[in-house]
Amino acid sequence: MEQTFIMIKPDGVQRGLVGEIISRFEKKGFSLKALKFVNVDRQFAESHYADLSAKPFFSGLVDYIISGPVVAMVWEGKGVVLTGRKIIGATNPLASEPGTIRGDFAIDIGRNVIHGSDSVESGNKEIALWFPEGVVHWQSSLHSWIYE
Ligand code: D4T
Repeated sequence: MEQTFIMIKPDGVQRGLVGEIISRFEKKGFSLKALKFVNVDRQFAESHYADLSAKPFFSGLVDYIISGPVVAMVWEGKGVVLTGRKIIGATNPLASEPGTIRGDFAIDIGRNVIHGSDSVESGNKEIALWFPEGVVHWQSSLHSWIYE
């Protein structure tokens, strides 16, 4: 089953949105496979955002991600990468639809509350980076009530 890496950024933590965000993924029917609450250092944040290292906003982005603790998670389910991105909303919160996390809770692109993998391939890479210890193997007893 497909997996995605989701991170609640420091602003999402500071603003008390952790429960609300987890709840949206849970209620959809996706399964939580790993979760940790961590402070990341600059080097780690730079490797997470390595693909963006040439962008002008890169150093501000890294400063933001290391400015406080983040909640790192792995969620699993059919189509979770694409659907996760829809639950999160467009990168720029001003363009995010109401009803999405960024559409409901954010205004500025540099304070957009949450990260979600943009493809299955980058999801697998990010999961390996953030959870080298592996994820939890379990199946929800609701599985047959969510999948036909
Ligand atoms: P993340 O990776 O945080 O889920 O964001 P997206 O996948 O939606 O968007 P992205 O990789 O293009 O951008 C990563 C991160 O950089 C911030 N950002 C982006 C920024 O501060 N200024 C900008 O102009 C852009 C494009 C926001 C998200």
